[in-house]
Amino acid sequence: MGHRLADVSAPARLAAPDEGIGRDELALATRNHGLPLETLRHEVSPPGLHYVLTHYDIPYVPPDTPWTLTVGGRVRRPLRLDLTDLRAFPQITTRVTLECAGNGRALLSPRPVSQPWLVEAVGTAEWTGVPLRLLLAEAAVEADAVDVVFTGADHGVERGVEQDYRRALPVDVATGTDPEVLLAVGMNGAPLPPQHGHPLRLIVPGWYGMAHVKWLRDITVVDTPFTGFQQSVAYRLRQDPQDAGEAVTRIAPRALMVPPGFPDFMSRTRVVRPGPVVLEGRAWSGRAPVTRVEVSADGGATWRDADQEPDTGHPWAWRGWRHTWTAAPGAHVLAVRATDAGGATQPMEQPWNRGGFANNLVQRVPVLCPEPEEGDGRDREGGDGPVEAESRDH
Ligand SMILES: Nc1nc2c(c(=O)[nH]1)N[C@H]1C(S)=C(S)[C@@H](COP(=O)(O)O)O[C@H]1N2
Ligand SMILES: [Mo]
Repeated sequence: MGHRLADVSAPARLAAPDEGIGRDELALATRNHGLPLETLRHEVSPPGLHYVLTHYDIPYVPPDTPWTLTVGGRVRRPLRLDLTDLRAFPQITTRVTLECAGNGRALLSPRPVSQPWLVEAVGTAEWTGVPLRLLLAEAAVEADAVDVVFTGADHGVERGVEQDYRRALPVDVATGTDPEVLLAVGMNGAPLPPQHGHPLRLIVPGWYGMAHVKWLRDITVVDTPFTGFQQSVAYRLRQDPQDAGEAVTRIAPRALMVPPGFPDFMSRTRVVRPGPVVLEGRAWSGRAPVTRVEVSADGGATWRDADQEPDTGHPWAWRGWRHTWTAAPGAHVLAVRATDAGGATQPMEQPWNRGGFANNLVQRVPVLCPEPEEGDGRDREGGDGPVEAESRDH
């Protein structure tokens, strides 16, 4: 190992055609966890099940540590607030589905080497906090403002660039009401947990995860477009490394299925009994309401409409869907796809870019429906014979 940052922090790269998941990707995957897909049954993800993505370290902020948020730059009244000052502003609670822009990355070919998400980088929470626009009104944003830059307390090095985690929103988004951007202090009725940004984070309903800056300590209004690493190097849709690329912003439509039946421990292939099987899951889009969810039981050759749950008045959160499928013995590939009111839908072929961002390829769920005499209950209710030691070895 050399003695420069670049020696420990290599440029972004694609995996070779048959390259397996590396130790570096495994290390990321053990820190950053996804939502176990069976917990899609919960309308609001219970604590600890919501996905987590943290680029560097989770800052240690013991209870009652003073926390200061500064608001400066192109404002007439710079602010310096602690959490008590922040609580003096009106608070609202919004149910928001968050999804990492890299969701689906590990399924791409070639695979961008980074956090190797399959499809589970999603979660829904009730976030409580102060509308950002109220704070910015108090600070009085100057007329020449272009971007609002948010800085987290976490620090690291990425692709050779040492940095605080920092992202910007256009000033019209930061001061707008659709979506209502939040400075959140609460998650599901409790203070933010450490991994989700304790004690203060940004919530930008409808936008991919990278915009929701955790451990927020500073807001700076600037009069030129922000060009920090997480804005102009990372989170761009590009085919070639030298492309300027397009910014990643709002969440593309996606539907996921609660994997039906029961899983094989290692392959996670699902096993279902013959007969009616209720397929259910949730669908969302950060751009427009989901208007159609379709299910396929033949890998996407034919589709049936699923029933969507009634609208419960949470425009930024996923909505449930269900469909009854009659399983016949054999191997099947289930699939589900969402379409939103803007006409955006999910592709059957991978939408590839170098970062693997905003990938909303349809989910495919291989299912085995065994012939009736096989796998129909052995060891299910106490079992009918000794389980071999080997099958318990985990
Ligand atoms: N300060 C800071 N904020 C951050 C990140 C980070 O690494 N540091 N990761 C971002 C990314 S890429 C995602 S997907 C979301 C994940 O939010 P969660 O861990 O609360 O689900 O946080 C975003 N906010
Ligand atoms: Mo992310």
